[in-house]
Amino acid sequence: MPTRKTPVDAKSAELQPDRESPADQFMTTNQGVKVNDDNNSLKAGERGSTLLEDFILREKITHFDHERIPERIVHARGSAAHGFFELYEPMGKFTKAGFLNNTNIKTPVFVRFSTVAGSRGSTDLARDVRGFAVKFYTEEGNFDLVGNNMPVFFIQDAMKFPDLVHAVKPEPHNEMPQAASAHDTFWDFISLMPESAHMIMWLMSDRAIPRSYRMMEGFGVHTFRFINEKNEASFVKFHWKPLLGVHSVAWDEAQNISGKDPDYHRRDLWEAIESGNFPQWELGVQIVAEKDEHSFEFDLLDPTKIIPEEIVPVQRIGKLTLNRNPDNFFAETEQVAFHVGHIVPGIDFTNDPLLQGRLFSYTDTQLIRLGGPNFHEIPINRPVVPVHNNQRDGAMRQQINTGRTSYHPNTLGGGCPFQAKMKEGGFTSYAERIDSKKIRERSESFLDHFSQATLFFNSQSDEEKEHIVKAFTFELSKVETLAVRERMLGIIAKVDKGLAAAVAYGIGVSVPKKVAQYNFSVPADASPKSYEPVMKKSSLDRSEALSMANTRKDSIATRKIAFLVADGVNAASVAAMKKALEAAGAVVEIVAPRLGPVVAEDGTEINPIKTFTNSSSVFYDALYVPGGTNSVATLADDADAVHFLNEAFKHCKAIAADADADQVLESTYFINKIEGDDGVIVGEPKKIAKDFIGAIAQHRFWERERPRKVPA
Ligand code: HDE
Repeated sequence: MPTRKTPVDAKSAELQPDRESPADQFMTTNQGVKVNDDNNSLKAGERGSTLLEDFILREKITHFDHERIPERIVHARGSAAHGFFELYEPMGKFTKAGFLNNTNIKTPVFVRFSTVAGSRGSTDLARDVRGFAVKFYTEEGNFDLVGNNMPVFFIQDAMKFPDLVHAVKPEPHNEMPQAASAHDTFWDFISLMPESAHMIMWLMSDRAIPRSYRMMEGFGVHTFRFINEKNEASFVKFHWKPLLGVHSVAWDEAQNISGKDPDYHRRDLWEAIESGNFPQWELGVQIVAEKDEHSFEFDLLDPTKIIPEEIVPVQRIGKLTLNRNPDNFFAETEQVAFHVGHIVPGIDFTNDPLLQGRLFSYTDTQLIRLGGPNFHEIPINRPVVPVHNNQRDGAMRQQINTGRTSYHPNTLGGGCPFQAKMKEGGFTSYAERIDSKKIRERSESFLDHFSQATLFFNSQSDEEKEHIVKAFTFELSKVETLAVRERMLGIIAKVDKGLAAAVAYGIGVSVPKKVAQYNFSVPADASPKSYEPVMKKSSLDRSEALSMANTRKDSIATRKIAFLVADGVNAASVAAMKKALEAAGAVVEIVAPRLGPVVAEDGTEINPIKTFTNSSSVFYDALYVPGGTNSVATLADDADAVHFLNEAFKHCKAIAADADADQVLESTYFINKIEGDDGVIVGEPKKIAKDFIGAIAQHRFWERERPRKVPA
């Protein structure tokens, strides 16, 4: 077990020799020659042609021509941050991994969040799965936990991954639509893949449109193995639980944000870290003894299944904190290379066929993306421990290996580098017993595709269910091929008949009585199995952890609140509410008709940082309208200000107004609909602050949507 204490900034210190700063320096070429003129190319005379001899111009343009590398085939759009992981209690009973045993170590991490389907420049708010990839720079080498914000996956076997990705990406003939699953090829594929039913329920839920990366869960998805010092194995599922709770935005809001600020999640993560509001997650594990492998009603190796938390509780074993933004997006966020196969002693794989396929894919993809086999030498990818082996050469080799030998065994190099025994920390794969035939088949234990999809649906609140109906309706209404819409309804009906009926109504198709062959067709001689889905019922009716309605709602820390003000605002009304909200950890932004100081009633000045036109209610968690006769009259008459309020109400947000600001509310469409609505609060700021804070902590008042109090 390692004894050295890695300083929390060990990775940052390790990166220091690679950092460049132009401060107080001359401009040079890449060869270090000082540049005298960076504005004019070398010409044959004042008005003459440019000379080929101009090595400064050629070097500059050549480098520019090669600035782009291929974007990731999936997860192209992402944002990342540095941080550290701290362990609560030693996990030696289950794993010998050093960073999971020593509570004195702060392990440096680099975490990249991403969407899956869109290109590098696409919107953050697409309806999509989010990647949640964590690189732990441990003292025994790098461990990458390359997870998602949903605990299951679309497919059970890596063989189908290229098909899934081809189906969801923009259609090949016209490269449309960007970063969206609402099109024919995606639903054509999904309607033929009943194994995706569970994942599709997550994708159609609000989990697919998070409020923030900081408010998402993360999951390792596959079942992994822990191995302890005695070489005993147990199964483990990894979870990340955000300390801010799990929250989403409304679909209409997501679409709005996509147009107004496609960088919304990137900006949110960046700004939170810059302002010292460091995002945090707890690492959770579900541990299953090896002997219990077959004691579940699903197969532990099937990546379309969760282990419900009621059956195996999630034990929180440590905390992740993100506290530093990258210095350079390309060098770090773009060039970081994650690999599900980067593991350390104490952690091992299982035979999950999706995981097995991933073990091949991640190195292969870096070879094309980062241009060769030395991507591990890129600063962000280097471990904090030394690397010694006999691998040599290749494009862009950085390390200068000394000595004559690059082979093992050798005598000329004194036999170095040595192999490490297991007790010296050498990695040894878990000796799983295998005795079987080589076959190309799917296990029958993988054929129940619907029981957990139904469990997920049944576990949702009424409002969450309604959102799922709307999401399916939206997506399938964009599908032009009638047969695909119908076939999909057949799948949904297997999850929940009511859900299928509601979607069918919305898309003007009826649920087919019988859907003949759902599954990918198998030639008669390909396999003895039919792969027809098996209908099972989950022994659990509901699982609390699956609904975001049950997330923590006791804090407004880091929530953004807009104060709508104009000249003549009551400065005391602003100050009292601001003080109360900021004391509770929220971030207040003043929004006014124009930039430039707002002159308050008492003559003091307040500086707005946003206007009604350069900002929008969709960027805020709640709104407050302070008093002040002139300010109130201006806002009541300002269509943009009133729109701010109407839209916030529509997106079910908390709204507060000073008792004197009633007139502004009178101008909204919702003034007659707020009776009994706990999310709209009017009164003296000091008296209502507590209720307003309570309302913001609720996140949303989704019940407004039910009696259709909000326009479609
Ligand atoms: Fe990935 N996946 N994946 N994936 N994945 C990639 O690797 C792949 C899967 C995930 O921020 C690629 O470096 C296959 C599941 C994340 O850089 C590629 C299969 C889960 C990221 C690849 C899967 C993930 C990737 C593209 C099925 C959740 C972004 C660029 C067998 C547990 C990492 C790259 C980052 C990225 C292949 C399925 C998560 C092509 C073949 C399941 C978070 O190698």
